[in-house]
Amino acid sequence: MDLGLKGKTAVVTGGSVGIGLGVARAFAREGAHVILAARQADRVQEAAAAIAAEFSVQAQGIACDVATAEGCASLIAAVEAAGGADILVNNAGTGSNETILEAPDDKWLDYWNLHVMAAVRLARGIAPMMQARGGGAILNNASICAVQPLWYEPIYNVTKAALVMFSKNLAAELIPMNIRVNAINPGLILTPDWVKTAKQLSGGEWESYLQSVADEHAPIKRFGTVEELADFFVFLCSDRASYCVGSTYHVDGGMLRTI
Ligand code: NDP
Ligand code: SOE
Repeated sequence: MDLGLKGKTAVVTGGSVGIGLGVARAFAREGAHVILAARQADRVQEAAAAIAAEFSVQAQGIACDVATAEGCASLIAAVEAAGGADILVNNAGTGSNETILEAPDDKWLDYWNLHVMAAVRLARGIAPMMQARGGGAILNNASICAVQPLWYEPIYNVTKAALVMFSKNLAAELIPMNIRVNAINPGLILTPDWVKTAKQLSGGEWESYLQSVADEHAPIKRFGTVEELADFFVFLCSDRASYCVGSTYHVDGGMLRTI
């Protein structure tokens, strides 16, 4: 299937590792140019250089913190300098671990800024550039936890749920400009972040710890790979998904326990 993405430009936040890197690589495989954003400069620039070399597309890594207004402004400026973009994937994010009674206000606000305000600010800056190019696609990476919480991370659950509702509202506002907005709720996807967590929590037996997590939560009884998820992202951002607007799609090995 030709996705028609050759020569398009895709911005991927959190593009230096894990899901974001897999999504950026999948765009590049289709011939799209990519702009990756992450805080650690070396890692994001090396990821971009590797993509450019492997797929013969333009790729640049922008070091910025998308949880801040300044970080979003610098990414928006870089996108403008590159001539605009057709696709924005808001992927930067991370899990949490707290109780509601003990977590301070600042922690709530930090996660709100990372999971919600980054998507608000980047849409405000980049959607007009998409409109000038005739349209585009915005895809927000939320989580199954937006609808089916894991109880140790209430701040994560609440802010990801807000991101899903934001996506629905943004979709209605932008579709007159031929910009399609959707969200994805992944389940358990094996990324370096999960391996790190498993090593911390398991006392050495990290692989069997991960298997126990998969056995408990996912009927398919395994983690998904970044590649299994990334192709779905790329499809949704292509014209092949032209009637997909304002929806949230689960890619979760059966983890969602409702219809
Ligand atoms: P990783 O921790 O492996 O990667 C996170 C990426 O985001 C890195 O590139 C990181 O780079 C970047 N990042 C983090 N904070 C910021 C910030 N403030 N500004 C800019 N970049 C930032 O995470 P995953 O790949 O596992 O997860 C990616 C997304 O997918 C997250 O939003 C997560 O909530 C969601 N998700 C993941 C699931 C999973 O099972 N893995 C399941 C459901 C959802 P740097 O540190 O250099 O900034
Ligand atoms: C607009 O340029 C566009 O082609 C969108 O209509 C698509 O959905 C996507 O391919 C991004 O760009």
